[in-house]
Amino acid sequence: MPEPHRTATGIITESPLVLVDAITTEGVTGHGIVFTYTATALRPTAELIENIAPLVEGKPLAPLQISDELAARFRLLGTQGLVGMALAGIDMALWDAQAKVHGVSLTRLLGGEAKPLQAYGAIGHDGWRESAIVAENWAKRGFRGVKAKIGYPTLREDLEVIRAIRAAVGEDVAIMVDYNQCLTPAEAIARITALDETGLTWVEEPTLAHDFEGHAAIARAVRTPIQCGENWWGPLDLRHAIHAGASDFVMPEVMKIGGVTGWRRAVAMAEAHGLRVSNHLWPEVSAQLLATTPLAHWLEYADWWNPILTHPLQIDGGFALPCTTAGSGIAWNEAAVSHFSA
Ligand code: SMN
Ligand code: MG
Repeated sequence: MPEPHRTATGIITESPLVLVDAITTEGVTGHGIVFTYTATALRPTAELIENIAPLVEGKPLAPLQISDELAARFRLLGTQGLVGMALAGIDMALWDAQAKVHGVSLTRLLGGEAKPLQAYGAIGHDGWRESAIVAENWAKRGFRGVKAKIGYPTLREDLEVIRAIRAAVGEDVAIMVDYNQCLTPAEAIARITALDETGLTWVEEPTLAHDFEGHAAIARAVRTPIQCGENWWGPLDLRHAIHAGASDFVMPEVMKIGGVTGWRRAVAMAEAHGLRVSNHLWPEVSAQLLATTPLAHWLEYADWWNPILTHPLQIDGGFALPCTTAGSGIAWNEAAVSHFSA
């Protein structure tokens, strides 16, 4: 990555990606991206995908059916962690192939219509000066929202960062903040109560992602909406979170939630509960999916994977522009892929 991305719970300096190709007998190739977060998981994830491939080979191109068959096949091991990531990469590639076979975008395949989506840009855990500069740059590029990593040693520093960003972008830009799970529920209630005055659009993952009761206690105690979802494994995690009242908005990640298939099932539940839906990373595929998601909220923009794509998501005036070419909007820049391949 050109710039490291700092969070309260770790720094991301590289994007380890497994690129998944599903090739049909007619010669259509579907693509999926698996982001392993850490390079230590890169080779094992790629090997898992290679080992799962024979279970899919020769089957009709039916992504829902294959997703259910593979889930059943891995019932005893479980479909979280690396297995879930591998299955999601295959699912994304199959849906991409399906859309290409039909000559339509993923959005159209799912019955939707391409539309612009409001997007926000990321600000790392870099202190108030740098946070304000980065926020101003996003605003100058036309973005109407920014999300800052906070969770500094003190509440005073969190407040300083938010105030510096507000001063830099003015009243018309939405500000979100992300604690990346670094507080206990009690600490979170104390801090976010103090942040309630600052007009944040949401506070993300204040405590451990799977502490649904903790998040629910926080959501009840503070006025600012709580946002979670990027670490939920599959639609069932989302169901448990919703039942606990853990989150006011949801932001599933197309990989951890189980690919396009998992996303569709998860957002149907979110809609039934009246919850606005944003995404985590995967801007190209997520834009296609958000365009078919009834309560679509914000698109999380990230350009980290642009170097390996021929047509990265385009932004104009703070809105992600619809991509209408066949598929889910992903094509490899082969020269770059060779250059970066591990
Ligand atoms: C995040 C976490 C891990 C990698 C990239 C980004 C972050 C987000 O929590 O919300 O974007
Ligand atoms: Mg986050």
